Amino acid sequence: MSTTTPTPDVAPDVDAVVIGAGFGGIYMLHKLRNELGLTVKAFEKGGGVGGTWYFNRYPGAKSDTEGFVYRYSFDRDLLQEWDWSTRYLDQPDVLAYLEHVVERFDLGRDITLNTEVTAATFDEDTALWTVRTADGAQLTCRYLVNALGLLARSNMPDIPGRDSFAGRLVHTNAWPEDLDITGKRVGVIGTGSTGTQFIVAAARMAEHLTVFQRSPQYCVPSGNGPVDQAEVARTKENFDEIWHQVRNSVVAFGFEESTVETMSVSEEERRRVFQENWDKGNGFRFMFGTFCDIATNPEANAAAAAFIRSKIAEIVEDPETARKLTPTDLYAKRPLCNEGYYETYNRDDVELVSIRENPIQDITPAGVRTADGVEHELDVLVFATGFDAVDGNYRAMDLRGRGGRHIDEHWEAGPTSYLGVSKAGFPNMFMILGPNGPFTNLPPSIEAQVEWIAALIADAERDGVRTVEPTQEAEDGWTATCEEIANMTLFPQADSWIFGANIPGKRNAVMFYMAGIGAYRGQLAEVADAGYKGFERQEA
Ligand code: FAD
Ligand code: NA7
Repeated sequence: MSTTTPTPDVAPDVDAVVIGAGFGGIYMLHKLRNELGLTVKAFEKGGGVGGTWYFNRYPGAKSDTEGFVYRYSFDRDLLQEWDWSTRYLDQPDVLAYLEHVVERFDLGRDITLNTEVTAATFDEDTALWTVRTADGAQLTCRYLVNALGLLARSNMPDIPGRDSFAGRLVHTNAWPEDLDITGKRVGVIGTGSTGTQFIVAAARMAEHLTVFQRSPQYCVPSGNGPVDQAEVARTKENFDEIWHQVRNSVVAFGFEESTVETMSVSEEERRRVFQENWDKGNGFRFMFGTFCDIATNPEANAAAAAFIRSKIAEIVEDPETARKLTPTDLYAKRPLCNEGYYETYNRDDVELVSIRENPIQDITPAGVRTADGVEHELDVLVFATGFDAVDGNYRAMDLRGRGGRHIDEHWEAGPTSYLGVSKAGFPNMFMILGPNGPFTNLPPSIEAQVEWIAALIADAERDGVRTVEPTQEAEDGWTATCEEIANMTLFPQADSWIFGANIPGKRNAVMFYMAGIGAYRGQLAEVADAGYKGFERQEA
């Protein structure tokens, strides 16, 4: 029931609550507590900090952004002091780094682990958020920051017989510490970024590996390997320029994006450029560093795809396996890279089952039965089936803004935001990597968002503002901008998590701002410089 006379504002338990303790939540807590001097509590569902890097402990888990830019840049000393020895960071390295950051900035005392936030509701009378946790506790705050992760809610397909499997059945995003696949018969469903990483590592450990592949993938080498300390020292000397370039680039991966159109050069030159970048490695470099239009021009896309297909034919010895591994669709999912992905299928102990041609009928106590009647016997079955990306963790909470309206009611046609960080009808609430944020190497985008949110809150605090929230009009404008940009690319034409196509029944929607981090930071700056254009403030 609504009241006509608002009750007087009451003091909150804390100034701000941060949900999630991955890259986003950790930095947000530091900003709000250590720099703005607010009282802050952070809640984390997991038993440790690190988010993605706490949960994804599967063999082969690593970044596919090169390590020198898969980190924070906000603290010069941290940047100088934290070393690396391989081109990409293995999961334990990223986790150790994030644990170090938490310790370095004394953040642990305000992070409550093993605590899922089940509800967050805004009270219009007091202008406070009430945050409830799974243990039945609750507390109030003025600002709520969701750092829930965009690839953090596991997609566990409901395959018939799933719960009957007598061996270990695990999702890569919940890899148990005690699970060792050495010498076991292992099956894996899924060949995305995670699946391909797992397959390469698992093939070396398992007695036998069966890969259940729905879609063949375009995968380029990662170019991983040791990095010597002289290179680390050189990179550290150049960090100012490197981060300047990253912040003003498109994908923020630490290389210059190409400005050359694919079809503007001869076929011979095209092949030379593709080969050069194949040799250097990295999926984003292959898609954005070779030519400027692979993600936008069908002819350019076809040329890149044909090059990768020619590599599969060269690498994979068995023609039938090569055929199954060869994609024929657009090259327009998040680009993959790996260390010897296609080569792995030349091993005698690795078997590829195309479940597009020979679907999984059911999971049995002994393994996976396919439509041809074969029962693939397994000790361990791994679901590398990805995530209910971007909005999955938002919808999992009872999240309610003005008028008690649930986030699902707002997002019936798909998740939306203003600038990827705020939502109309949800006053004093912010999101890190919320819907329609940038599609990039993520730590630099997380930093841009955290710093922008902190500046907005500092401004609101200085002016004694009661509530600040975007207008519906501003949000609609941002949604239209993101749709327009996405439709200029080929990405919407490929089925992937980027548009929610991987989850049965999930409505396809644009979920990213695809104009790059430089343009995105420009938009954030423009809005702030114009006195937070698109936001409404209610004075205290
Ligand atoms: P997360 O790290 O996902 O943290 C979110 C946290 O919120 C989680 O710990 C979760 O438990 C917690 N949480 C969610 N809901 C609740 C709740 N209701 N209550 C309490 N806690 C909650 N990105 C790149 O840019 N480059 C890469 O190379 C790269 N590699 C990746 C590899 C893997 C295997 C995966 C899965 C992702 C990868 N990513 C990569 C994306 C990666 O998620 C981001 O780079 C980054 O780690 C996101 O940080 P975050 O803090 O936003 O989210
Ligand atoms: P992805 O990229 O969504 O890949 C998931 C894989 O699982 C992909 O090959 C899917 O096939 C497959 N999948 C999903 N559902 C099913 C069902 N029901 N049956 C069979 N196969 C299925 O997730 P990742 O974890 O690999 O990567 C996500 C991001 O995390 C990545 O970009 C990195 O940033 C880290 P499909 O291709 O849909 O046919």
